[in-house]
Amino acid sequence: MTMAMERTFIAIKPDGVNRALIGDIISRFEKRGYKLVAMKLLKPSKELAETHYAALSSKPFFAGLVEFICSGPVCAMVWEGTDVVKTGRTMIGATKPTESAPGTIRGDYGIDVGRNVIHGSDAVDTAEREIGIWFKPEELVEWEPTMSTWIY
Ligand code: RTP
Repeated sequence: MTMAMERTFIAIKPDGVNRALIGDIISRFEKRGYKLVAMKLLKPSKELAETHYAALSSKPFFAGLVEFICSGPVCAMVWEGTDVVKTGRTMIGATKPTESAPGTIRGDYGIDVGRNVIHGSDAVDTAEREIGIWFKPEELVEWEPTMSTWIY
């Protein structure tokens, strides 16, 4: 079995923030064993959203998608750990609500494809690109979790 230590870009979309799901979603990634290396809350500019979703620019839902992503706060994060890109997508669940399994984030919280709570990078190279769009290098925090002497 090959395992890859990698980073992924995760964004809680405005519907997820409005529904107070930030804590639950962070908790799922923490409990799974992943490490948070960057996080911020922002209302994305149209330019940022269009750049992020550039690959979907020819889709009929593109304008609505961009408008929605810019409509409110987004909680942007970078998570690190073994195979986090693929495992993150598994935790998020399928894009279509009829296919997202219970137990996944979308399977637990969403019934509308256009209000599906969360985004996660779909590949390692996409993750690198997305992290570069949303974060400056100095916003990524390098740290090693320690079993410190003050936790018993
Ligand atoms: P995401 O990029 O947000 O993680 O979603 P995804 O990979 O699971 O799905 P993708 O095909 O990349 O679509 C991006 C987002 O566009 C919205 N969408 N709306 N109205 C529609 O038919 C439709 N189809 C897709 C969804 O919010 C999806 O997450």
